[in-house]
Formats: sequence, structure tokens, C-alpha cells
Amino acid sequence: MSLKTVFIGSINVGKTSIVHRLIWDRFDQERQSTIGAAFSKVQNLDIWDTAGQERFKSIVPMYMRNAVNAVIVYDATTKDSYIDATEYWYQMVLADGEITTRVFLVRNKSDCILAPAPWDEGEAWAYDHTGVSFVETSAKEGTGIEELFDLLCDHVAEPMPSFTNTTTILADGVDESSFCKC
Ligand SMILES: Nc1nc2c(ncn2[C@@H]2O[C@H](COP(=O)(O)OP(=O)(O)O)[C@@H](O)[C@H]2O)c(=O)[nH]1
Ligand SMILES: [Mg+2]
Repeated sequence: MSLKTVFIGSINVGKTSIVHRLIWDRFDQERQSTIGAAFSKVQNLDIWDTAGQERFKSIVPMYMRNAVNAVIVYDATTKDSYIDATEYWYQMVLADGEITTRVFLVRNKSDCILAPAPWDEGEAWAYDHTGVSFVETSAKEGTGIEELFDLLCDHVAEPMPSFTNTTTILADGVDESSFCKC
């Protein structure tokens, strides 16, 4: 089964560099800006790497359809990218993704910081939002990339609703009132 995985986030946060790492395990300092969206396949992941520029924002929602994974990337050194990630991009996933879309909040460029900036509450934010996982990466150094990849691939299809027969047969003389009814 192919897992549709969409990378979103502001421009220059490192989306394309992370995807490049996932595919080639390489980092090129000089990277062309993504125009629209780029598609690649890695094992069972169907990856859409989108462009974060204002003029492309309107086309991003259509990529969210049937997305299994939404990867929201921000830059550990740029407050605006964090605000955009946790507000604008997250809201877009809620509005245009599926109810089952799993969200990954990725703090990239970890090689540029010694410790998270005071404005960066990404880890706690992810913890507070159901269905959101937090991962820290450096596309430059390659850290956290394998962890992200494993999480993206590690998908178990939604279980079917259970129709097991739950009728309880009570033995004679058992006082039903002793059972919790909540
Ligand atoms: N130091 C550092 N720079 C990075 C990292 N990831 C990306 N960059 C740089 O950030 C810039 C934008 O990267 P790019 O992948 O094009 O970002 P995108 O617009 O989100 O796709 C480029 O100059 C990259 O070399 C990282 O983990 N660490
Ligand atoms: Mg790009």
C-alpha cells in the first residue's frame, strides 16, 4: 500500500532538503526553489514536496486529499516559520486533510541551534495536539531523518469497526446490579 505523504511549511525551512535526504541520503547547500510540487516515491511512501511561497499556497490544499501523512516542517532558527507551522499549516491540514491524516511537526536545521529558542514550543505543542508527532531533524547533518522515515512508513491501516458479539450471558442468580453500567 502506498502512503501518500505531503510535505508542507513555509519557504526555506528545508522541506526539499529533507525529502532529498530521505531519497538520496545527500545534502546540497545550493537548492532550487520548488515550483508548485514535486513528486517522488521512496519505498512505500508517495511523497509530495510542495512549495511554501504565497503564490503557491492556494494549490497546496488539493494535495492534502487522501493524505496519510502530513509533514509540517519549520526552521529552528525562524520564529515566523514556527508560527506558520502551528497555526496556518496545521489549520490547513485540519481543513483539507482527512480525519485519519497523521501529522508530523518537524523542527529542521537542528544543527544551527544549541537549544530550542524561547518561542519554540514545538515539542510541547505536538504533545498537546492529538495525532501530532514531533521530530527534530537536520537535513544538513542527516540527524533525525531515519526516525522520521520510520514513523512515516510505520502505518497500520485503520482497523475496521468491531462487530464481535458482546452479548453477556449471565449465570442464574447473578445480581446484574453489581455490574458497572457506565
Ligand atoms: N543548516 C541547515 N541548512 C538547511 C537545512 N535544511 C535545509 N537547509 C538550507 O535551507 C535552505 C532552504 O532549503 P530547501 O530545502 O530549499 O527549503 P524548502 O523551501 O522548505 O524546500 C537551503 O539553503 C538549504 O541548504 C538543515 O538541516 N540545516
Ligand atoms: Mg522546496
